[in-house]
Amino acid sequence: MLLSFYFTLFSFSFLSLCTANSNSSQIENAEDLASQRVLILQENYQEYIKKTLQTRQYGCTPDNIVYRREWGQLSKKDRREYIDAVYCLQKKAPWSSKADIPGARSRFDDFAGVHIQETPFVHFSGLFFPFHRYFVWLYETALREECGYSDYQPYWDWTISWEDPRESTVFDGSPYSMGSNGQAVPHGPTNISAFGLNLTLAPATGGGCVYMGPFTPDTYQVHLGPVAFQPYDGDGGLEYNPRCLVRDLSAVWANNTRPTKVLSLLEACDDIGCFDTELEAIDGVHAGGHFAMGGLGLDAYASAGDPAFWLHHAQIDRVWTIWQNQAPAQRTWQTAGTGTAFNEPPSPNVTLDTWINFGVLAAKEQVRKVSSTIDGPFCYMYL
Ligand SMILES: *[C@@H]1O[C@H](CO)[C@@H](O)[C@H](O)[C@H]1NC(C)=O
Ligand SMILES: *[C@@H]1O[C@H](CO)[C@@H](O)[C@H](O)[C@H]1NC(C)=O
Ligand SMILES: *[C@@H]1O[C@H](CO)[C@@H](O)[C@H](O)[C@H]1NC(C)=O
Ligand SMILES: *[C@@H]1O[C@H](CO)[C@@H](O)[C@H](O)[C@H]1NC(C)=O
Ligand SMILES: *[C@@H]1O[C@H](CO)[C@@H](O)[C@H](O)[C@H]1NC(C)=O
Ligand SMILES: [Cu+2]
Repeated sequence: MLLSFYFTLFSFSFLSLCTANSNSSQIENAEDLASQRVLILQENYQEYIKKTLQTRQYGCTPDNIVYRREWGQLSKKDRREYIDAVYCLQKKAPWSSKADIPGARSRFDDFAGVHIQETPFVHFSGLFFPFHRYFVWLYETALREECGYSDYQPYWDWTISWEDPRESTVFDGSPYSMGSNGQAVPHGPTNISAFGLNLTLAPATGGGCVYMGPFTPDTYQVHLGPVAFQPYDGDGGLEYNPRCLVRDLSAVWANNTRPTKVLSLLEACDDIGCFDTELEAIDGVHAGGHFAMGGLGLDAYASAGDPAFWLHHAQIDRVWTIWQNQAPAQRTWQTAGTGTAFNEPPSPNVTLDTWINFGVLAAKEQVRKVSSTIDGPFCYMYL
């Protein structure tokens, strides 16, 4: 499936290169070549996992490993099943207490609230990858065990829609998407402040409420946050603040998720500290995906209130996984950094023994336990 997709992409742009000798087709061609190269790295990763599971003894075997797929590769029926499971989580009573996350009204809000609580520890820190890997896995598990979802967490491969996220199957506004862009409303820049970083983000193509497909105001309300937007409202983001889901899809930011960007990220670093710094950089793919969504996605704390957050972070986990498995013996068990954003306030170095906090969602886990997707509690692979 994927192979033929990329082959089509490649032959199409090969044709366009022959008919138009413009710079834009040269850029397209570079992107297509990078897509192919990323695909090869992914195939290496898949081969490694298959081989390892055949030759080593884990609880994870070739028979019970599960597969996470790209949103656009899911059938319409499968996409609906996922969307309905998310709606279900948004209707289930929260586990968190009024003292813990006062504004939580659902299990979905438990996840959004824990993200707000943990944000200062799990971004620009040695906990970024391990926290978000387990966080996505807990969400996937809640969808399956509490809402009867039968498949696995899909991801949004931004390199497919880097030229215009509005055309992505994730955001095209069809009943099989994660909802549309926000309504186009004239607005100024958005100022955000988090981890001592202050940014002014230009308005993009939306700015209002999601208006088509799932998660429009009649089917979904955001309850928590904002936290990062300036001027600051001062309540910490955990109070009940019902409002519509805002998006502001941006091709300018999506440009930072283009295939050449992902390829150079995958090839740039041999150590996790370097890889994390590149991936979390303001001009990197993590911010690229969040800022391409815009609206709530700009809020480093409250962004998990957008149901598309989970597809974006599955893709982040996929990219980490592909990177890890290019040199698994060296890269799977590496740690770097500390347990606070930019080490502010200073905290001990993260090691494999460091405990990660998941608030009301689950017991603490050690970094070691979540370092591998096949050796530990996990048994999954990306297609
Ligand atoms: C391509 O880019 C180069 C420099 O980047 C420029 O000199 C040239 O005119 C461009 N060609 C076209 C067809 O746009
Ligand atoms: C946003 O930041 C810009 C530049 O730093 C500043 O000029 C502007 O007043 C800020 N806007 C708000 C609403 O705080
Ligand atoms: C960033 O914004 C915060 C909150 O408005 C403010 O307290 C801080 O002084 C700003 N920092 C810089 C470097 O401008
Ligand atoms: C995307 O980023 C590249 C590299 O920074 C730049 O050359 C290019 O002009 C950008 N494209 C768009 C459409 O912004
Ligand atoms: C923490 O990590 C830094 C950077 O790798 C290193 O220089 C430092 O010695 C480490 N500190 C401790 C207490 O291990
Ligand atoms: Cu996060």
